[in-house]
Amino acid sequence: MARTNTLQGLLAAGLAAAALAPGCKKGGFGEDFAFGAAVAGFQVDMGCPTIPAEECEDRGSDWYQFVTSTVAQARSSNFLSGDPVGRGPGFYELYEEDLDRAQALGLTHFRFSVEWSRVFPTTTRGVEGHEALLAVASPAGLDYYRRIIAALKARGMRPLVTLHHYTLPAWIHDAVGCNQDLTRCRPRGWLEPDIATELAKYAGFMAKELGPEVDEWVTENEPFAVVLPGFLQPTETRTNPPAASLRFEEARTAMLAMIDAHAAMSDAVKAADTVDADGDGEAARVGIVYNVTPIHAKDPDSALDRRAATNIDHLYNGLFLDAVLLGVLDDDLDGVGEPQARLQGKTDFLGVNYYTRVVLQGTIDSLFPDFSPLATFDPLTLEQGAVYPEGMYEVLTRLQADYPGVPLVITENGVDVGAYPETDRFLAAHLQQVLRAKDEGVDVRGYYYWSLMDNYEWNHGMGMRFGLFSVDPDAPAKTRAARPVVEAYRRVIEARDVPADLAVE
Ligand code: IFM
Repeated sequence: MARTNTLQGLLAAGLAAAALAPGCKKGGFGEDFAFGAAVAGFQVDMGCPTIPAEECEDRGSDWYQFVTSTVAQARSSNFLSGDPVGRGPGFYELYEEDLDRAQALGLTHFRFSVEWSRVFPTTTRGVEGHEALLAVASPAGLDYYRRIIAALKARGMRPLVTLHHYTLPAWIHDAVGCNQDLTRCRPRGWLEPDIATELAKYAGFMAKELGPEVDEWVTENEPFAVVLPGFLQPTETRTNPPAASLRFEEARTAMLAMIDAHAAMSDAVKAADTVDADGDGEAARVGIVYNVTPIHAKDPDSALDRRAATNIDHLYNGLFLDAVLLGVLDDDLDGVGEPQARLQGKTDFLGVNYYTRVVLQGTIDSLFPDFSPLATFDPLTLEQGAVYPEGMYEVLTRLQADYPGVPLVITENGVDVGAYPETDRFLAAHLQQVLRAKDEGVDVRGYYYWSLMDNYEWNHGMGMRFGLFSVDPDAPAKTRAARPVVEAYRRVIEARDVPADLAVE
């Protein structure tokens, strides 16, 4: 978080924690709070029961090429499950019935992503102006997104549209080639000099096309989850093409490109979406989604561990958030940022994806001094992945303290049922922490569960299951079934509170 505000933020969080014990709550979510579920195109579209695979699947994305490539699968450091994409939930065909379920549950909002490659399967380089872009856009791709939005409208749900959720078109990223040889491959995705320009072109195009029905936009989902497993450390937990290790210069280039792309996309959306769809006086609100992760010292009494937590918090969270929320850029990763006019005023809200915390031990020297003097941690001691609901409160209160005036929306929170089957408990425990923060004045406006249904979890394929609704990946009809969390969520939405019998002590 912003280094100048960090102490202030921790103090505020500490005082708040003292004022109200974990799990306690007063008041409720209120009438305007958005309750939603989130999905992403690559993860849900594929696996249609009857629509032919070549229409259902978006084969022009880098992720599609990465997970289906036998060459990429064969390289163990890519950590690919090899799960066929046809085992996906087939939302491309089944979206009407999935949205019926979302409506019956009482959801007021739905977050989905447009796949850049589904709209523009061929290059937009050299194509300028809306009419020219329309001429090269896929009519079927555009029609799909219009149909989703119409289906949401018919069910009284509002869309939150993500424009970039990890995937890139193959015409701007040769995922397999770059996985094999990052130096020589072409095109190089986030390392292409014009990627922010092309993304802004696509964002403006979508904003003009869908703007009459959409007011809330997200430019990028979890940019650090592109940089870390893409250029620094792919792991079994998550890999991301090009899945390169310790490529510091490229990681820095990609991170700066993602910061610039957010600003460029925000400007493009604001310029193109001039229609106020929901009648609240604003045509377009543009946010970014970040996986904000509390970083804790393994031994809070160790000065080394505490310093590591502060340093890694900056690299993991603060550096990117300072850039997109304050316009302060630390481009040499030394912990000191400079204000940049070109980055300021681009973000109307922050989407917070909250899953877990990181616990780590410190080292005296930076492990990777060429990358950053702040990498003073021992990666072998790193712990992450635990279910830790208190982190939701910690994240929300710190964000409010460090970035006052930025409205927060929880754009993802959920758990793999294989690792933690009590999803109703998970939901209640996390929502209690949201209420705790909200009751202390944190401006948090909505909560989206990840995910509406089981979906293709990137390198894990269908091997991890995050759905409110389960999907049978091997049943020809891709049969869905409600998990216990569905009834819990329905009752929360109805009560606009966590009912006492659901609350977790
Ligand atoms: O499935 C992902 C999603 O695409 C981004 N946030 C985390 C989820 C669970 O890993």
